[in-house]
Amino acid sequence: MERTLIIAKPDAVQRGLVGEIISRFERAGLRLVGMKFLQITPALAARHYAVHQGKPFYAGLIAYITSAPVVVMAWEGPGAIQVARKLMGATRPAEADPGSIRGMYGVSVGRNLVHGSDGPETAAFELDLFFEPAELVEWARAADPWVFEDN
Ligand code: IDP
Ligand code: MG
Repeated sequence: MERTLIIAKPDAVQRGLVGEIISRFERAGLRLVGMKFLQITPALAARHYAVHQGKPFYAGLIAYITSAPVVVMAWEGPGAIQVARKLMGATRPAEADPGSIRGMYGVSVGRNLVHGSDGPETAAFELDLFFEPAELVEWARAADPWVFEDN
């Protein structure tokens, strides 16, 4: 079982696509274990995107992610990190599969609607950044045996 941090970014909130984005993860069968609505501060953005510091798009990225509220979620399931990345699509909407979130709803890399952790270490770091341990809910879903093979 794996957990991943997903963010419906400011453009998703402003465009009213939060429900669509949640639906993708929900219908795929991942299990929601945490969710909150907040506006990311510059300090939190700097920690979350520390790996991108110094890159040409960094200033624009921080301005974008702090520009309006976001919905931050924790989803879990077998291989949840890769499953979520696949549902999101490639970073650049032009390269994202047309059925993916970014492929279906995006056109610009700097307005690509959704964030998802890119590996187990990143997921652990990002989940810790956005959630207190008690905010992540351990629960059994009635459909789990029909979604998770080794439930
Ligand atoms: P990811 O979100 O698919 O993991 P990263 O390479 O980690 O992609 O980049 C983080 C975020 O930074 C992207 O989702 C996108 O919003 C933004 N970004 C990445 N590359 C560019 C760029 O070349 N121009 C503008 N924004 C970019
Ligand atoms: Mg990334």
